[in-house]
Amino acid sequence: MSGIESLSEQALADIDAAPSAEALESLRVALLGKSGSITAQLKSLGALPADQRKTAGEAINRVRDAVGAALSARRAALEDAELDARLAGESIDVTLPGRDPGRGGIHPVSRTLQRMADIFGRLGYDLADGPEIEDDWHNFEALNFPPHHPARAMHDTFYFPPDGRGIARLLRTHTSGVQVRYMRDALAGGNGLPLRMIALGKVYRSDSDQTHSPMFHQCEGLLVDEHSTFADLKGTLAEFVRAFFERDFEMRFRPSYFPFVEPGAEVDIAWQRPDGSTRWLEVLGCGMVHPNVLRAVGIDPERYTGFAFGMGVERLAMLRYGVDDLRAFFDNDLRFLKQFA
Ligand code: 2NL
Repeated sequence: MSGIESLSEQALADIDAAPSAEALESLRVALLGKSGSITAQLKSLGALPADQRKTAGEAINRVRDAVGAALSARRAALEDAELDARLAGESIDVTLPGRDPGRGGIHPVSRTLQRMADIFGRLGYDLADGPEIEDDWHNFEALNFPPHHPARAMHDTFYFPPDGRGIARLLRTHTSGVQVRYMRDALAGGNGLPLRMIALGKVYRSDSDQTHSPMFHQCEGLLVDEHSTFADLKGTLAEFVRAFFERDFEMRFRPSYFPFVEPGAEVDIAWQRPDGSTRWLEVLGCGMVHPNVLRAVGIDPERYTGFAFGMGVERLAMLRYGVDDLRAFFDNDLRFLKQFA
């Protein structure tokens, strides 16, 4: 019996010092569990002489109740502390400054496409587009490429496996199929003639090095009217070059061959080097629409003439922004792109 008071003191001190719910539970088992020390005291009552049993029993019961109350109080205190810690960890300081998500920019190729659409839009050209997966007729046949003409090989075309109906599908090598459709639609209940339009978009050729990418962008333009001439073409392209580079250049038209035009030409501009010297730089191809192309879409080449031109968007973007490697446009290196933000 003498031990009950010191047992009680020790138990209450241990409970107050219990660092966690688990430690507290171990204490409860050690004190009040089936083989706990207080339980053992109660069991030992039977061995006492009858006259001592009542006082001793009351004393042990008091200790058991006090220990039980202390366990509950400590459990509640530990739970409060745990909740406080969790709330503190979850709290959000709404006064902290936000993270800067960074500012994006329009990709230089997209900017150039927008710029071209804008310049030709102001000249009254309609913007059109069409499928990137084309058939042989729209990409070649209607454009005066004879079936086994070497100009087809020049295009390094990506072909799809032939479908069940024997229709050859390919990734368009130029946007000209868009013009072909536009001319047919203009006649078949569309806006009719005259017409002027541009097509902007991705084109594909099986070619890849420092100056060629298997996918690049093209801008092609077309005008069809009763009396359009090569002089109109020259004036239009001179105005485009001036608006695009915001500078005046000396230009030269060099005879060149494209199956879909006759005559055809390549256009060079007199480019000023930083050291003051000049060199001729090719910027686009053009020509008068070949009569066979007009015939293929149902336009009478005796009554109508047209001019057309085509240019590589990346190539013009390189010149305008002073980029010397085409691949910079496709690497998506942020250090490069950030300069256009
Ligand atoms: C170039 C040259 C060119 C055309 C594209 C064209 C389209 C039709 C009829 C006639 Cl539907 N011509 N387009 C004409 C001449 C040149 O592109 O160097 N492109 C990157």
